Amino acid sequence: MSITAETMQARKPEFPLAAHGKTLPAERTGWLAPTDPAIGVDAIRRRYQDDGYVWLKRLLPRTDVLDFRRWVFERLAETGLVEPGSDFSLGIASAAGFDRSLADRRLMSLVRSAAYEGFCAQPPLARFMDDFLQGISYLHKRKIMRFVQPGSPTATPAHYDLVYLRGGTRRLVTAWIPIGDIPAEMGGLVYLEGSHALGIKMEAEFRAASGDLSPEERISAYNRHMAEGGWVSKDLPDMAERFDTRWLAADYEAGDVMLHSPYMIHASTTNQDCSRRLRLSTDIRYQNVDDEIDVRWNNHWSLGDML
Ligand SMILES: O=C(O)CCC(=O)C(=O)O
Repeated sequence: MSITAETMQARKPEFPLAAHGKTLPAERTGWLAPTDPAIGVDAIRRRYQDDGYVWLKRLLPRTDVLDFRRWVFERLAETGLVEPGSDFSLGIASAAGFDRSLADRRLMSLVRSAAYEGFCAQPPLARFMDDFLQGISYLHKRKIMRFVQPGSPTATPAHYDLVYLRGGTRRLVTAWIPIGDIPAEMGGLVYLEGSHALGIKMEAEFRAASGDLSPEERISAYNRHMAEGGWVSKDLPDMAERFDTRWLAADYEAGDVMLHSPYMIHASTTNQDCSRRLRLSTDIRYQNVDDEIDVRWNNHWSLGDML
């Protein structure tokens, strides 16, 4: 069966999506359009250019993704994060508290592990990225893996990625990969419809006003011209209203890969999963190896590395 917007997204979220204590109104919320990788790389590239994102359905083998989910949660189990005795591939959050500082340390080990490296460099993805980037693809060493507990207030504020990667080419592509199913209520990424054009405008305004900054400050997301954390805003409903657009959500499945432009504004919503599943995902960045590389991303991700 071919993948169409109708077959993939015929439902409404069971309850409104929310982030940072604010609910997204139904009229400012919509669905992302899925893409069947079988349409071919040229058509995929055109969609990416038009929409600022492409949601590739089932690009990776689902069972491999679920195996990796299990592997990650097995390694985080000693922190108390997952329900003892449960199937770790489900990633059910423990009802008791967990040791956050130990989990952070484990996460830093996991993003340095051979298994994670292999997951990110798996042949179907690497080959696809070579085709997509029309050359030899380069995967940045700084790769992020995130887990989000159900019911926690954690949600990524609205931003576009170039803010954190201003020291190299602008021809970057982010791959956001759900490690497990992430239905909309579980707080996956939401995208501000049509906002890659807004990101380009915001970046041009930033550059025009940055004459008083040192070269180092100019590429930093934390300089005095930027809002806290390099974010555009934490108020998602206000942004949709202000730019007269909508936040687009999705029911992501294990095996899907989301690609987005460095100018596309995105955020995440609160994990409201009733079955208490942990949201697990990775976000990694690619470019053509011949383009200039932002050397600040040549190290593994560390918490507090100010990128
Ligand atoms: O997973 C998240 O919450 C944020 C990911 C993100 O910002 C990205 O993929 O660029």
